[in-house]
Amino acid sequence: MTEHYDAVVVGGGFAGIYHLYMLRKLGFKVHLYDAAADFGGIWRLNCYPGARVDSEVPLYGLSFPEVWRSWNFSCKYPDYKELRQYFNHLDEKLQLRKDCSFNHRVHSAHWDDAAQQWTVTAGPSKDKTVTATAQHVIFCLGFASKVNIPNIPGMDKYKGQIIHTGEWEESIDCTGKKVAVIGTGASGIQVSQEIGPLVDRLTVFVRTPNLALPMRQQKLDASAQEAFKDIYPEIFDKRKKTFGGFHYDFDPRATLSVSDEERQQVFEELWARGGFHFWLETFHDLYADKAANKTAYDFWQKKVEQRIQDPKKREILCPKEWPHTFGTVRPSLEQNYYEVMNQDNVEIVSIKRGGDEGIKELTEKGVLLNSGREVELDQIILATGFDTHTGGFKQIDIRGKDGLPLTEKWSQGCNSLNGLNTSKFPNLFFLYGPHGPTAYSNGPSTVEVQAEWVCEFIKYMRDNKIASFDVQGEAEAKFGEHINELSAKTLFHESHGWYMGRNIPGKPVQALNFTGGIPMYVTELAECKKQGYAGYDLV
Ligand code: N01
Repeated sequence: MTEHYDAVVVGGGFAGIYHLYMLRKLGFKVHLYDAAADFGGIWRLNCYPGARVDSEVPLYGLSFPEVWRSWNFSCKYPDYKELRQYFNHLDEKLQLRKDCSFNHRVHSAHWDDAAQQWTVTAGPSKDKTVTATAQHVIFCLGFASKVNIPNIPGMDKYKGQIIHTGEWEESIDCTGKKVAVIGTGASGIQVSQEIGPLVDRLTVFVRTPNLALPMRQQKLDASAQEAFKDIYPEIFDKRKKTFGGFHYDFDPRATLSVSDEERQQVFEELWARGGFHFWLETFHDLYADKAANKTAYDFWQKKVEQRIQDPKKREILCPKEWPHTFGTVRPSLEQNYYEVMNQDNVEIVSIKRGGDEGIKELTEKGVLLNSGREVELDQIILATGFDTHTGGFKQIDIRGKDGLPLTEKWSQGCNSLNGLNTSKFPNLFFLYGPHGPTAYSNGPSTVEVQAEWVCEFIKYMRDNKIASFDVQGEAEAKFGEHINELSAKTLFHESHGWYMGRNIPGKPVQALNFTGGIPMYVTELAECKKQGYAGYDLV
C-alpha cells in the first residue's frame, strides 16, 4: 500500500529533525527517510579518527529548550561519538523515531502535476523499495553528502586500502600502519593530527596549506554548563543576528584604519580566544580587501612558523610567500596538528599544482611521485572533500514538471529562490545547500532560520487552501544575480575551493552560498513572506 503524507523529509540530521518535529506539532503527517542506520546526518558518515565539530557548545545544537535543558556536553568541541549521543537525546526528547525509516535511501522523487503531489521511492537498494506520495518533499541532505574521489591514475592497481574520510567505517584501524593522507582541509587536518601518533609512518600530501586556527579545546563540566543556561536563549537568538550564526560578529572597523599596534593587539586577542574568533570576529573588510587580508596572513604565518621545526616542512605548511587569501576557504581548527607534523614518523610532501613533486600514479604498493620515488603504503586516506551543495542531489532521480530532471535543470549551474526552492519543482524544498548562508555559517543557525520559514510557508498553504507553489522564473533569475553580486564584492569569489565549485573538475563555477550573512538573509526571507510569498506562484 502506498502511504500518503503531507510531507516527506529526506535526511536525519538537524534540518530533517527540525522539520519532522515542527511539522508534526503543526498537525501535519510527516515521514523521514535516511540512508544511514540512525540519526546524525554528517556524523553518521564522518567518523574518521579525530572527527569533531568546529562550532563551540552550545551553538552546535537545536534551540528547543526541551532539548538543551536536559543535555550537557563533555567539552567545548565534541567529537562525532558524543554528537551521535546528542542525536539519540534529540530522538528521546522529541519522540522522532516512530515516523522514520532508516537504511532507506531515497532513490527517486517525481512530481505528478495532475495529482499535485510527489511520488517518492526509498529503500535499502533500488530493487527493494517502498513508495510514498506526499504534497511536499523536503531535502535535508546537508552540503557534503557526496564525496569527491580524485581520479588518480592507477587507483585500480593499488592493493592496499583506499578510504575517503566521508565514507569511514569505525572498524578501520590505522595503528602501526604505513598511511598516506591526501588533502589538508578540515578532514585532513583532523585525521592527520589524530593518527600521526598511532601509525608507523604517515605521509601527508599537501596541495594547498591549510591556514588552521587554534581550537583551544576545553573540558566542560555539567555544573558550569547548568549555571550558563540562563543565557542560552540569548545565545540562540544571537545566532540569527550575526554574519555566521555564531554569538560574535565582525569588528565594524576597517583593518587598515587602525594603527599597526592596535591591529596586532586585536589579532592577538582573537587568536587567544581560539576557534573561529580569528575568522569571524575580525575586521569587517578582511574578506573584501586583499591588503587587509594579507595582514591576517602575516600574523598567522608568524604564529605558526614558530611551531614547525623542520625548515622543509615549515615551507610547505606555513610558507613565507602568501599561498592564498586567509579565510576564503574555511580554516580548520587544530589542537596539536603542527606538533604531530614535527614527528619523525611524519613526512610532508608538497604536491602543489604545477609543481614537480606531484603524484604520478598509484602502483600496487603505494604512490609513485613524479620524481620516480615510490612511497609504500598500507592505507591511503582521501581527505579530498566533497562535491558540495549540489552533489547530494545528483545521487537521486528528482524530476519536476513535465518530467524535467533536476540534474538537467542544474547542468549549467544551480539556481534557486531564497536558497530553498527552484522553479519547475513545485512543493520541493532544500535546506543548508545551494544559495543559503551554508558554508560561512554554523550549521544549526542556518538550518533553524530556513526551517522556521519553510514550516510557516507550509502552514500558510494549508490555511489558505493552496495545493502547490512554483517559483517564478523572473524571481529566480533575479535572486541568482543577487547571489552573484553579493559574492563578487568579496574575496570569497576568488576562492579556489568548494565555495565556488572549483574543487570538482567540470563543475560549473558559481557562487554557491549566500554571502550577505545571516541577518540579511533573515530580512529577505521575512520580506518575501510579508509580501505574500513574493516570487512564488501559489495555486
Ligand atoms: O574538504 P576540503 P574537507 N589531489 O574540500 C585536497 C566541513 N567539515 O572534507 O585545497 C590532491 O576542505 C584539497 O586541496 P586544494 C567543513 O565545512 C567540517 O576537509 O584543492 N589534493 C584540500 O586540501 C569543511 O570546510 C568538519 O589544493 C586534493 C582537500 O583535499 C568541509 O566540510 C570536519 C585533490 C579537501 O579539503 C570540507 O572539508 C570535516 C587531489 N586530486 C569537514 N582533490 C568539522 O566540523 C582535493 N584535494 C571540524
